[in-house]
Amino acid sequence: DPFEKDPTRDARMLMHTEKPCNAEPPGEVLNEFLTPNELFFVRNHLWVPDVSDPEEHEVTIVTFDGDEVTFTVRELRQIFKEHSVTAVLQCSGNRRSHMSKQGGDTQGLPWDVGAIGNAKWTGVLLRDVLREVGLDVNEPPEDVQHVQFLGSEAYGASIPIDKAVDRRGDVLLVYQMNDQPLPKDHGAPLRVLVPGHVAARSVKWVKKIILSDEESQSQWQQRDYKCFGPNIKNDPDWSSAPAIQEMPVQSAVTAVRSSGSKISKGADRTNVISTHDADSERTILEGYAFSGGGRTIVRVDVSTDGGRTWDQAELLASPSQGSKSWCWQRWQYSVPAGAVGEGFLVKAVDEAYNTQPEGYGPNWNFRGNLTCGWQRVPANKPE
Ligand code: MTE
Ligand code: MO
Repeated sequence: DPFEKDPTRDARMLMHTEKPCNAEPPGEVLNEFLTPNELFFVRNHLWVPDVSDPEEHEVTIVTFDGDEVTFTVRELRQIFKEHSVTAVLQCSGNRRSHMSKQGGDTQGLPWDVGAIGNAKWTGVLLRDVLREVGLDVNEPPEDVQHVQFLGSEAYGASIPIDKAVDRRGDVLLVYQMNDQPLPKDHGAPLRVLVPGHVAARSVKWVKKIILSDEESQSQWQQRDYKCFGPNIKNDPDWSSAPAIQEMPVQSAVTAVRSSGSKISKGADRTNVISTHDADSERTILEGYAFSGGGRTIVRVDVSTDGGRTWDQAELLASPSQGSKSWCWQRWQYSVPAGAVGEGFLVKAVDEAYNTQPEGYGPNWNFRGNLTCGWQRVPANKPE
């Protein structure tokens, strides 16, 4: 059983498949700015590789000339400056179940809103490591177009060289998550973090990094993580679409709760306010908004009447770290009294004024990737 060494998972996780492990937390967990390690979604294609001594784990860099330079995790920590960034990882399948329900069946795991998480990642800059092995990171040679990553279990993917060497790209080789040693499920002892890009490029258990004139030839680069037109039902010309890298704009509702009487009581202790006073009871919506490429979320629009009228949610403070907006934007909306009943709609806008598509049909793709239609939430019950 290759899954023998897989870690035990938190019982609160909603398990889509156990071997390999694919699990997401319940929505409420995502109400916090940082997602706790034990509740961060797990997306494994294969088993969790067994590593006996994390500090002695080796990663080998293969230069374009074919030279190999190997570092242990201990050496990476000794040689390079440590960096921390807060960043979202989002699976291309996040919210796929919404597309399947409202746009038609898709292939893949039926993720709800939880195939996303936000964490503080600590490690060394890939840019620094590539410079150390002799790459001109300010002007990489024409031949070097991609950086390929290979995981210890055989998963592989790549990113364009420009992202890898970007001074403000914050691509890391990570050994800590939320100030704790990187958990097994999330790539211990070493994973790649490619902020702003689809999580499929953030290769876990990384053991080889290859500078190349071509992309990774793995199925995860060449096939699975691509989108095709709504007319393509299967068997596409895989080479006709680019591999997903930066992500589009996204938002979701993670909680619909009643402010109850607590707020009204606290607001005026001298008055005895009935806990059943309907006027003082507010419905509060909470959620996340996120865009790829480090693009900042500038607005979150909420409708309580099926899209006839809109209002803006409050964008909550985000203690983020990093060169660009790699984190999600937590938001909150207090539904005006009397407006509840028709359910809620939410959509986000990023700094490039990209926004989400209204429906799921026009964006439907048979693999159910990059679902980002406006989320429709019946009052008191997320979809
Ligand atoms: N890296 C390896 N080695 N093996 C994998 O199966 N899955 C990828 C990526 N890196 C994967 C991997 C995908 S598709 C996603 S969405 C993220 O890891 C999930 O990261 P997480 O499990 O830490 O949330
Ligand atoms: Mo993924």
